[in-house]
Amino acid sequence: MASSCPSVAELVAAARGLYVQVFGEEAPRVAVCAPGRVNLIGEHTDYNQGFVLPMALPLVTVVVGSQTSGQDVTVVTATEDADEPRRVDFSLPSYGSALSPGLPNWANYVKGVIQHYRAPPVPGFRAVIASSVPLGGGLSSSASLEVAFYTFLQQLQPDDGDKVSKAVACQKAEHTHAGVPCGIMDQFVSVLGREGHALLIDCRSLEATPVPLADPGLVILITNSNVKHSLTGSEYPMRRRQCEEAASILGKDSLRDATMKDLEEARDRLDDVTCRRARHVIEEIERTVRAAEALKRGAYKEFGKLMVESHNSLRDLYEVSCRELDELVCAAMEVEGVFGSRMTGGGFGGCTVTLLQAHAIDRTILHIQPLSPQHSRAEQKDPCPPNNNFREGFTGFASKMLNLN
Ligand code: GAF
Repeated sequence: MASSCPSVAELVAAARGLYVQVFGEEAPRVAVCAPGRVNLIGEHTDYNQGFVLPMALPLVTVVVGSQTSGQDVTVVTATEDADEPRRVDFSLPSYGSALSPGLPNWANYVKGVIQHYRAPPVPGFRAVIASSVPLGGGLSSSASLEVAFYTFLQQLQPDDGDKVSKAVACQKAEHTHAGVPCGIMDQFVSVLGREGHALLIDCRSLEATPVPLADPGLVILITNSNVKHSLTGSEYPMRRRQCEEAASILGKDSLRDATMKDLEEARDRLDDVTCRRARHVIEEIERTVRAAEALKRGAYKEFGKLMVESHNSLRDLYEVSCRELDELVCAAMEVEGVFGSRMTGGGFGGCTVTLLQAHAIDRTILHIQPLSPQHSRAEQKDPCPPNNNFREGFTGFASKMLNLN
């Protein structure tokens, strides 16, 4: 795992220290964590009911805290982009306007999760958040916060829902409180990720097949372009609308049900942009299924080729890449021993993911590094530097309760 990123134990220790400092009381009674993710392939397919292939990361959001006797909630966070810890206070008399989205933005994730928690009403609590998932880096910092918070609430007041409904509740929080009409991928893998595996998720049936990913000869390199992305802008919702429009013109419930033949036959009823968006989704769903099969067979070259096709499609047809991501992918592909590389996550910045032979890792990093020196200097507070090498134990795990003793 990337040596420069704090371990879960270090994050918990930092969060505990802050808790005692801010609240002047004994150590918190509960600690939980939930991972960020990297998506290997299957981009912008989840809200089209297609397939995705993410894996949980050893980068996590930790929440520590304790229940209080009243209805007051105080949450403190000490993450990257602020010098001082930030704090939000509200009370939960009747689940009224206290939970409406507002400022500060980061607190909306907490409010959203309380709003959609499946065993209301939740009691008052004090909590501290700490995270090693870079904010706006396309590694799912928001889903890891939502899922960590949901897991925290489960320790205060257990719910009787299953894991999938937990992921769905967290996805709803993102919709209503962060304003992002996201699919289910990020929350799903944060709840159900499995160590040593990627998950092939069918976003229609919500069934997942673990795909082993523990070959010691293989490395997954995540490279942060340090171009901050924000999915709350108009681009992500617009892509989703374009897909829904395409599906409706094709007479399908979703693009999952459409084929390239359907698209060609409907060509004169679709404008050019909508047609390109639909083509990306239809082909990406198919690519993802083939890629998962290739990974199972250890056919890494084939997998890598599909990764590059995915990137090119996201760049040219879906138009969610950016110059920095394209350059990082091109540079990675110049190195011998690299199987494939692509942007990962929603796009418009964030990270690339590269699959390569373990022995090629140092020369790959050396080759990529000069591309983003100004970004890395400008972002020194980022817990993860531009190049993160998940060489050992590179997959994460599902959200879980941690032992505080
Ligand atoms: C973001 C969203 F949150 C996901 O649901 C998914 O659509 C992804 O972008 C693109 O594949 O991470």
